[in-house]
Amino acid sequence: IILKNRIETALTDNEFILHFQPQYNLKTMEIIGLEALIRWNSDEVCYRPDEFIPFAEQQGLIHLIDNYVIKMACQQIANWQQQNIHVPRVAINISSQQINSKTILKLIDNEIVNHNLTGANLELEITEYSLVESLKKEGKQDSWLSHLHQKGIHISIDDFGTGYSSLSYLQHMNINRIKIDRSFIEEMTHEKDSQSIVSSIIALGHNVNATVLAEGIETEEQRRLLISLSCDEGQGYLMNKPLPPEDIAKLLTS
Ligand code: G
Ligand code: G
Ligand code: G
Ligand code: MN
Ligand code: NA
Repeated sequence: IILKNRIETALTDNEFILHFQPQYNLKTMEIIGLEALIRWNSDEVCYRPDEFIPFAEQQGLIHLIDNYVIKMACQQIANWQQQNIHVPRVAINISSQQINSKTILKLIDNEIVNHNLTGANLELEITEYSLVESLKKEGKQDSWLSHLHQKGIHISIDDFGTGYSSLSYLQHMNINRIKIDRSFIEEMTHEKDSQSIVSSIIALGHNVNATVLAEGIETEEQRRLLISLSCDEGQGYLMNKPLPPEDIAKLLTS
């Protein structure tokens, strides 16, 4: 209950900030995207997102956080663009409870207009689990998905490989990117099974015309193996950890 109040005051006092983790083309090492990741910037509180995000979901506060992150991300893109920085597509994590919310679609539309952006500036990261749950509810001709597509906003599936055993849903929708969960990348170089899973996910992604990104790349050995398995893209501490906006500006202009 105390944490619930603290999250509410943190939202009104602007204690949340965004860091951005660069995403790379694994062969050229060109930056192809940025993932926005929330941080609680306070001297007194030191909760990490993997603690307060699940809590906010339980307490019915996640829509407030998601709305806040969308606004901050769009504002930051506009701010970089005003500095004449060429900004790659920015990926925003959307919680499972929010993906078929009409309010969030309206908010995204408004923020795009207010900041002179286009759909090409944005990508939404949705976990495999929440995507499938939403399809069960709304059916395969999912209206929120087609709305985003029309706007040119990309969709990526986060934490891929951990959510579901049935993959048939992938045929029915336009997914732009699949992000292989970092647990597989971690185990891949010493476990043959994990390497097989990674290579199957890459083939599957390419079959449905999605690009495939590996999460949590920490070693050069992992990067080389992923290239040999035809993985397109990657993010992880080997290249860069999530960075504050000033550092991203330097990185994009260097
Ligand atoms: O950044 P970090 O690795 O600490 O994030 C931990 C978890 O919190 C990840 O699963 C990530 O998806 C989630 N997360 C981070 N930032 C956001 C955000 O802005 N919105 C939502 N809904 N989840 C986030
Ligand atoms: O669940 P999601 O993929 O959104 O989580 C992203 C989280 O992964 C972020 O909190 C980020 O800090 C973390 N992360 C990013 N790169 C790496 C990495 O190379 N290794 C590990 N262990 N975590 C990473
Ligand atoms: O610096 P930051 O607060 O974003 O780091 C978040 C977590 O990621 C911390 O637990 C930190 O130890 C870890 N971390 C940061 N950089 C690296 C890195 O280059 N490699 C690994 N393995 N962990 C890192
Ligand atoms: Mn993510
Ligand atoms: Na992930």
